[in-house]
Amino acid sequence: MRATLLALAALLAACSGGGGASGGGSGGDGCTPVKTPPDLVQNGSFDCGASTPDNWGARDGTLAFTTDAHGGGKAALLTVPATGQGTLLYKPDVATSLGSQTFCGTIWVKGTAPDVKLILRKVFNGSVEDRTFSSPVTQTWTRVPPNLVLDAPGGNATKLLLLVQTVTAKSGDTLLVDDADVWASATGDCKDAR
Ligand SMILES: [Ca+2]
Repeated sequence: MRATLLALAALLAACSGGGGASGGGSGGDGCTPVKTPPDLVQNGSFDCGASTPDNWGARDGTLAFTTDAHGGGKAALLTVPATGQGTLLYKPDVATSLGSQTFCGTIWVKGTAPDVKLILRKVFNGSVEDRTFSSPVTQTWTRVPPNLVLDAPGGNATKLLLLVQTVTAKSGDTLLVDDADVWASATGDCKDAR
């Protein structure tokens, strides 16, 4: 029991630096892997948080931790509501003042929901442009997609949001999500080493 408490204390200490809604620092906090260019998703590992993953929420459905992880000790477990559509929302803006950049995104998924849609949402003056990638979901961890590319040319977008949504699911279906990675491409074509 004491060992468990010590381990929990160590985990909380490791996560205290980067789990806040303000974004925290990138890397080195046990929640966000160190990458170049940096992973803009704080706690994309889903390893940090008290009862649910820090920085993430269920816009539709319910969100919990699972120890069935792709990486680290935990992943997100989204349970689909009666409407058949579950939505996992990354709460902070992924990026603001986007400028002229190309953004790239991937996640890892598994579960009983038949399909998943990864959404990079560009918001400018109240208008929204989504770049989406849909993929079947299986009981094996799968990277979705190889890369999702979203251009933000000419500085005409003010912020970038990230959502993960089930498609054609039924109530009680599950979607496990881990290792979310969104970055501004240095190569401009998302062929950066990750
Ligand atoms: Ca994880």
